[in-house]
Formats: sequence, C-alpha cells, structure tokens
Amino acid sequence: MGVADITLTILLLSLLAYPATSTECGGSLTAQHGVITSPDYPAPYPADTDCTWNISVPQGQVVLLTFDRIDLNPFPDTPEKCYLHMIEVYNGTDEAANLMGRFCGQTPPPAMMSGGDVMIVKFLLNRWPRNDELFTGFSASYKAVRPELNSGCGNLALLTSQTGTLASANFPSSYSSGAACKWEIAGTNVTLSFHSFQVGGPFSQCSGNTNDYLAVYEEFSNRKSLIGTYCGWNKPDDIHTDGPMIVEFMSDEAVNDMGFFATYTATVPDPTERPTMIGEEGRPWGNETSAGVHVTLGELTLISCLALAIKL
Ligand SMILES: [Ca+2]
Repeated sequence: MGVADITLTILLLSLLAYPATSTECGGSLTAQHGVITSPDYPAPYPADTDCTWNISVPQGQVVLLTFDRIDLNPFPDTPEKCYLHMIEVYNGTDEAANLMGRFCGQTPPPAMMSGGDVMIVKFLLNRWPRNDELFTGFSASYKAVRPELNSGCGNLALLTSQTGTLASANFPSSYSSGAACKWEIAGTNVTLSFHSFQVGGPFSQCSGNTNDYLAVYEEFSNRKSLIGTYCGWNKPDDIHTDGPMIVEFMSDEAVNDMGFFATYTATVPDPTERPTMIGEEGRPWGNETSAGVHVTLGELTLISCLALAIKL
C-alpha cells in the first residue's frame, strides 16, 4: 500500500468516524446521523441566505431531529408567529400539508420525529423590513431511528421513553372514519405539545364528544381524570400532568380531517425497576394486548402473561 493509499484510507476512516456535519447551507443528507447549523454558526448568520436540508433515512426508519440551540430574531414575539427569521420543519416531502412547526426566538423546539423516512428543515429569512440585529442561528442534530410504538390506533400504545411522538393515523393525510386510538404516556411530569392540529373541521364543537375529538386524561391510582377535550383547528396549548397521561382520539363517520401531530416529554422511571417477565425481553409493553383496550399497568402485565401463555 503506497503513501497515497494510506492517506486515502485515513481520510476515509476519518469520514466514517465523525458524524456528517453540514457546513453548507442546506443540501441532501443521507447519513445515519449528522448535524445541521445555520450558515457561519455560532457566529451571526448572514441576512441573505435561505437554506433547505432534505434529510433521508433508510426505508423503515424515521428521522429524529433534536435542536441544541436556537437564536433567531423572535419578531413579533408571539408564539407560532415568526415573521422575519424562522426555522420550518416538514414531515415528508409535501411541504404544503406537512408543516410540523415554525420556530424562532431562543427556546429550542422539542425533539421531533418524522412519520416516514424524509424530513425537511428550512432556515428562512424574510429580508423586509430590514433588520440589523445579529443572531447566531441554530444547531441541530438528526439521526435515523426505528419508529417506536407510537401509532396508538387499533391497539394500546404504552410510551415509556422520555420523549416521543403521537400522531393520528395516516398523518398528515386524513385519518379514517371510526378511529379509536389510545396512548398512555408512562412516567411523571408529562408535557404534551401540539405542532399540528386539525380535527373535525375548522368550526367543530367538541362538547358532548359527538364529533371527532381528542381527550386527554391524567391517570392516578388506576383512575383517570379528564384534563380536556379538544377539536377544531385551534391548536391546544401545551398540556401538563403530574402523573401518567392518557390520550384518546376518536373519529365519527363524517368529515375526516388532517388530524394532529404532537410530541411529549416525561420523567420516566428507572428501566431496571420495571417488572419483567421471562421470554419478554426487548418487546414493548402492550404488544400482546387486544385492540383498543385500556388496561392499568398491573392488568397489562396480566394480559401480557395470558397472551404469552396462549402463544406458548
Ligand atoms: Ca369525522
């Protein structure tokens, strides 16, 4: 092997050893993980460059995007309204229907997970009116992950990680009629944040739970207490529970809307303290339960035992 070959080998190994970092403004990213930043980060970004990153991961995996820092002109200081400088995150490639969130200011958005194998991140600068203040932009990392048990539709989904995603089935395409979805977010100190919300049409009334709606409960002592019922096109504020949170989504037989996309954070118990069963290693809780049944943790273990016994 000549010197040139050795140099090339070292170069290739160096490329493999470090996550792909995009110093370019935008581009097509296909690595398993990487970092994206605004131009010149952490120095102030130039006020004349829009960037679009198209992140693709292998089929069957999804994109997990985590913002480390953001510092964008927050004008007009109203949540969800970023007029001058903004980051936009899209689920998939159909931009018009897939906006997961628009962000500015200094508060990093929660971690976001795509529904499929493509996520698009845009850094957009509106150059009018002229703005001479300096902001440092953003730094975010992404990685390809296996989607966790987060459909919640047709079966109980127990979410046990610190952060995760909930979305109506088929999001951002329309959910189906007669949907009955249920998620339980385990742990404590749970915060649910909505990024898209169109349920039952723009003027839907969810009093009486007769239309499509989302219901959120706090669970304590094996009972659930209703926090609120949500529908229409007004995105609910963040919802917080001290204990585990239960989210239900129901749809009737008419008017199927786009649905919702939400992320959560929770304080989860030490995994070594969870009850485990022989032969159950690596399998998510609730995998063996029947469709649409809500069970408490104790009952869940029992049903898993029964299902396991039947399987054996
Ligand atoms: Ca409906």
